[in-house]
Amino acid sequence: MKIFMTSSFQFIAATLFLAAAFGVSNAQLSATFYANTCPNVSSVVRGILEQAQQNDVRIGAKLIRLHFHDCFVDGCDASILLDNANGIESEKDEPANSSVDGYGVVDDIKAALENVCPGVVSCADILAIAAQISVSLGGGQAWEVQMGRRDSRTANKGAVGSSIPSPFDTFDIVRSKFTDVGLDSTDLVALSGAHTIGRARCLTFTRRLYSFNNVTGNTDPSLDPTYAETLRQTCPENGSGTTLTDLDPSTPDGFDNNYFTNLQNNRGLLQSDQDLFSTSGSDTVAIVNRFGNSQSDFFDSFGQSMINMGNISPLTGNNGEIRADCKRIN
Ligand code: HEM
Ligand SMILES: *[C@@H]1O[C@H](CO)[C@@H](O)[C@H](O)[C@H]1NC(C)=O
Ligand SMILES: *[C@@H]1O[C@H](CO)[C@@H](O)[C@H](O)[C@H]1NC(C)=O
Ligand SMILES: *[C@@H]1O[C@H](CO)[C@@H](O)[C@H](O)[C@H]1NC(C)=O
Ligand SMILES: CC(=O)N[C@H]1CO[C@H](CO)[C@@H](O)[C@@H]1O
Repeated sequence: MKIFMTSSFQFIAATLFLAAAFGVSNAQLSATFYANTCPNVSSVVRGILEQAQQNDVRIGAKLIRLHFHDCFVDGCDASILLDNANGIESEKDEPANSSVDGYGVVDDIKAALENVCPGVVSCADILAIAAQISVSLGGGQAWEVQMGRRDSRTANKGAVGSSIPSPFDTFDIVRSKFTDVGLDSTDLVALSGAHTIGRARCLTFTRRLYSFNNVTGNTDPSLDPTYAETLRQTCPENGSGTTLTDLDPSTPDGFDNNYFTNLQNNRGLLQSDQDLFSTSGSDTVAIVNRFGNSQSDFFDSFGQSMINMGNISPLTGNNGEIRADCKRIN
């Protein structure tokens, strides 16, 4: 078969046809989506985040996690931002989301954007842009955020528990929650590297200190003894489960590859972190070593994996809506 393209118009038309016919996903997301309709979107988001960071060093971590928890439940559609309302059961009320935060700053960003380009920028895109700028502000490397997502008119509270990885999931379950949304081992390891910033509550890891494998008095053998002792002081047995500790004890607020060198030194905080390195025979071990040995490898992969995560089932075209208020449907 021979096809002659007589004009670039025909070429583009054929390309679009092929993309549609073969279901090339997310053809509509692009780095320049708002170039004409809201050219200042990034600087507006950055301005709000720089301000917010002065009151809360953790805001970047909160926003990166918010994008993750949005994308893993029915795709990156801002469904996590919806409050309870008629017909909406909020995803915020699920235990997996109980410590997710940053909603107020998302509202501030939305309000600022509605001022400069009303009705244009989706809440789902705000989460993707805010995650990238948060990484930059923390010292990480920028990537080309893909935009053009639209916002859902529904939430899916029932899917939160089965979609969001829990720190108590087995390693196989954590992996399967990634493969379920089309993310592979490299994505799993790179994205777990987000734990180079932020905090976790004691209750998310104390069983590693006091009752590993349900054996009273047992400590996780894949935990460095000195680090375990430090954690026991911060999180005493029967103490408050909500006390916070750093996910990366070496540089708590710096976006760098120390998360991976920590894992190499048995200083991963959550079991799901340490499992990436301590599960013998797992393909994740070599990836942890690669990122531990090269920060630029980690940064490149992290950006690509954030784009991959941001591509999970976006609403595009005429699907969904551009919410005026991220907390409720229009
Ligand atoms: C691999 C499976 C994952 C598990 C089991 C997991 C689990 C957790 C847990 C238990 C916390 C502490 C929350 C609390 O105290 O309640 C946390 C915090 C955090 N997670 Fe993950 N996570 C995973 C993957 C990810 C991914 C893919 C990202 C983003 C790309 C991410 C970003 C964050 C950030 C930034 C924080 C700190 C949030 C803050 O300081 O408020 N996590 N994660
Ligand atoms: C958009 O950004 C440009 C350059 O940064 C600036 O000059 C202009 O005032 C901004 N416009 C709005 C509406 O914020
Ligand atoms: C520990 O016990 C709980 C409740 O009995 C059970 O659901 C869980 O699977 C056990 N965990 C391990 C690692 O054996
Ligand atoms: C914590 O509580 C358990 C169960 O009530 C008890 O057996 C244990 O001795 C307590 N540990 C400390 C350090 O108080
Ligand atoms: C922010 C928020 O609404 N968090 C809720 C998450 O779910 C728990 C219940 O598991 C609620 O208590 C929190 O208020």
